[in-house]
Amino acid sequence: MYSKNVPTSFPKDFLWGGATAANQIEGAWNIDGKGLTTAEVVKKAENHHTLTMNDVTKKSLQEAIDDKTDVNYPKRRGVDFYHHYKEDIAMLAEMGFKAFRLSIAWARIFPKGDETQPNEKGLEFYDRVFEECHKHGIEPVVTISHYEMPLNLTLKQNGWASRETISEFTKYTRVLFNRYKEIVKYWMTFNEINAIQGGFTGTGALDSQLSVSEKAQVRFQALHHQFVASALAVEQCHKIDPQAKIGCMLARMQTYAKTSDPKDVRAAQFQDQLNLFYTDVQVRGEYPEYMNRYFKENNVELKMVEGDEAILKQGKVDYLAFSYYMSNVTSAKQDVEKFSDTFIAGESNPYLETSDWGWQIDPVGLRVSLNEFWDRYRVPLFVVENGLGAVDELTHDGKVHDQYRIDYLRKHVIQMKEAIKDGVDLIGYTTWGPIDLISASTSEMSKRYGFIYVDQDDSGNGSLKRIRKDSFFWYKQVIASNGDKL
Ligand code: BGP
Repeated sequence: MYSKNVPTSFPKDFLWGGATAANQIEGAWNIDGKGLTTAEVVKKAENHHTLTMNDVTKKSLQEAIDDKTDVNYPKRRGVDFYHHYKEDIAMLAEMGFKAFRLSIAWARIFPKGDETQPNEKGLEFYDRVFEECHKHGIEPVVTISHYEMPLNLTLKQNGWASRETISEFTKYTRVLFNRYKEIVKYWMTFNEINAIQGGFTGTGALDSQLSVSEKAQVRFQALHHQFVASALAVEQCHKIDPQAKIGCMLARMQTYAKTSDPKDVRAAQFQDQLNLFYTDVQVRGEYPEYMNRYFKENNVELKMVEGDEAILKQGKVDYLAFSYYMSNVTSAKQDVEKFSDTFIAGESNPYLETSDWGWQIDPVGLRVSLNEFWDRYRVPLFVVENGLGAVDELTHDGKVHDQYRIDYLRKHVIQMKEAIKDGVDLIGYTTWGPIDLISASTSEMSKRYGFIYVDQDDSGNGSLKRIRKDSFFWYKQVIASNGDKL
């Protein structure tokens, strides 16, 4: 008789926690020598609109540089984690966090990106943060580049469009691996690397004035440079700290065919391949064949130099991390073989509810994605972002009753458990924004994800007081029971 141990729940050392990004949480944008970043020159949206990067031009950059406020540019103020980190990490510890994902602001370490020596004060801030995490038994999980870079590298060399940026990045990562050897055990290189498709946020390159096909050229070239830089970082990390693990990070949107018409099925398959080619490169170490045809048909000519292919092969990641918020629907009508310069596109799914921002909520899709990743790559998986962005109400009794958030998260945890039972090697789960922070896509404060409410409005008014929401107590019990009490 065939019998083998089948996992019944989350592994004992499962990394429960939450995830943040420097430019959305820290504030203190010009303190202790930090330089201005690309994230801090994007103006906030009005009335919950999702920002597009089409307004980012040379002129808008200059206006932002001249404008010293952090009201127009909320990512400059974040929620002042820079001065609240002790209190914040203590609250995460109170929930029982095993892991805290955060990013390092490159411009704290190299304010303009091209200095020869790092900014000691910037490093000292992260020394203190990691020390605080360890004091509470929390493992820091560090993103090296989360949607930002020193603005100077955009002004000087058009960000990742330039090959020169690879060596600036390599200099930065070398400093990090040496400084945090045996202090940080989990790294990841680029947050949501597939976001290059949306332009400036991912690439740091100005291209909003170009035609769609010229944009494709700039963005895939920038991506190639990121692939090389990421692979070099993996190699460095393995050499400097062989115990550490370093991963890639993808925004995963499970794609379904609109109908069973084979044309729709094929369109959805290709849409999925387009999403997965990033991890093909970073996990398998090479571009998949189907991309050659796509590049050719979209007039993209990747400039590679000798040795690039070997670098990609050499720098395969140890694990695959991804964010998961929603799924998408594709039909043949969308012509997915043609490059599109929008990152999130798709049709509506009549079986799913949406968030207030139209994101299609799909817990089962998470199980589907986990199984697909595991089947395709056979490397450990890490869900490093998931959550519900909502406008929360602080009631008269000083509470936030966010049952909708609990419902969303519970359903996703159930599906992760199912995937583990399917045999998927899932090592952790860090929900997005455990403390309310500035939204990436709207730059507003009022799109909140946290277990911890932060008293601040879209204009930057508020005491910055931290308040435990109902979901805080729910997540605490989830972690304490290792995912049994949901
Ligand atoms: C991911 C980003 C995060 C984050 C999250 C939620 O795409 O990695 O930085 O903010 O999405 O998105 P938003 O803040 O736009 O709701």
